[in-house]
Amino acid sequence: EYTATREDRFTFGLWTVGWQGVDVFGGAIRPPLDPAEAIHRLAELGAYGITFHDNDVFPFGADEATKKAHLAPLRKALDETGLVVPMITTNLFSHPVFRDGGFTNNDRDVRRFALRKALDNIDLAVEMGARIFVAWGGREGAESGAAKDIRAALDRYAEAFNLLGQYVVDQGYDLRFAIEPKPNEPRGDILLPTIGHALAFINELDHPELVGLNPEVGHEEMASLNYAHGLAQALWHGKLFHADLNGQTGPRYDQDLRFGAGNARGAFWTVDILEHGGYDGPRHFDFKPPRTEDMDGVWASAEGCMRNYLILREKSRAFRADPEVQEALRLARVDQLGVPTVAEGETIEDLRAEAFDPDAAAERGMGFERLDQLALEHLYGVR
Ligand code: GLT
Ligand code: MN
Ligand code: MN
Ligand code: MN
Repeated sequence: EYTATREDRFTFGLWTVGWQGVDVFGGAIRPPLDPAEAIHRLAELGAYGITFHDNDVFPFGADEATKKAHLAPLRKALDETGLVVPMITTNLFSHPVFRDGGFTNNDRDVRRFALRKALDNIDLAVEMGARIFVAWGGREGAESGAAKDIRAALDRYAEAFNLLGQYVVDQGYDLRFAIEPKPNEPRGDILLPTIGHALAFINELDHPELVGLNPEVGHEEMASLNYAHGLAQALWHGKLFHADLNGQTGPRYDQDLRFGAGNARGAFWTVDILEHGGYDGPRHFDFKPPRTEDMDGVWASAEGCMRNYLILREKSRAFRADPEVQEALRLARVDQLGVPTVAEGETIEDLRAEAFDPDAAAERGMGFERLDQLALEHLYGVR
């Protein structure tokens, strides 16, 4: 009953189930995964689509013929399964040429190469029917102080989005960019480290309407931030273009656990805001099946992402529909926050003239503990 269907619109990065387990302390422990096989397996599990980096499908530096040869079986698998590609992203971090980043590399020739790589990938994205182009700038950053002029780097970062955005406009493409913030790893400090930094940056661009966010659970939680609150603010700005769902346990290295693992309470509120906050994009999983797993474990992990989402969706709906919760929400005056503080037509004089007894108001408790206990009881499965 927690089995995914196409209507649930679950998508997976090819790099997630395809992760061979290479980490800082050891090499690959799983065989390479053929993208066509990944597509078939994910389709069987009930996924709706896949996403990928250019170099998840064809090698870095591939010529046109090689690209075509690698894309053909992928397209065939998509046709056979009906899976779609709602998002594509560019690998500007694996090859050694990107040791100091792509768009903000100190070396101008590398920056120009990164732009060409992204432009080619934009063409591919549109060809594949993608509407979202994710930009995770994992290598855009620094380990030390003087190495990077941050203000100049932001100039170059903005220049890149302006150029790519203008290209999309000039080509008449129906494609929008989604910046994925991350505080650190692999760089010591990454540029645009959080949702808030990225939102402010977007407002400085030539085409802010073309650029939004792809926030990831683990990346915000690495910075000790509340992911669900971040999603809510991105929605408030009209900037939640995409979301990377996974699991994380507090501020440590980027764990990329399957969705619902790690901070389970955070996952509950994440599903709650995604389901009730007006987000209508795909539910995209960006996780890494732990290195302990063989391929059976990889598929179990992928299936777990979707099951946990569906379980939490059911719990969130039950929470919202529970009459006791509705009463607790009223007692907590959650609805009152939706009322403007000063009514239309009221003046500052009206506001100043109002009598108020702060000591009496200070007596009122908020009732949040009772409300939150109801939420936890739904989450813990006793309601
Ligand atoms: C990489 C990163 C992810 C990003 C991917 C998109 S690549 O795996 O850790 O968080 O979403 O570039
Ligand atoms: Mn991600
Ligand atoms: Mn991550
Ligand atoms: Mn990651």
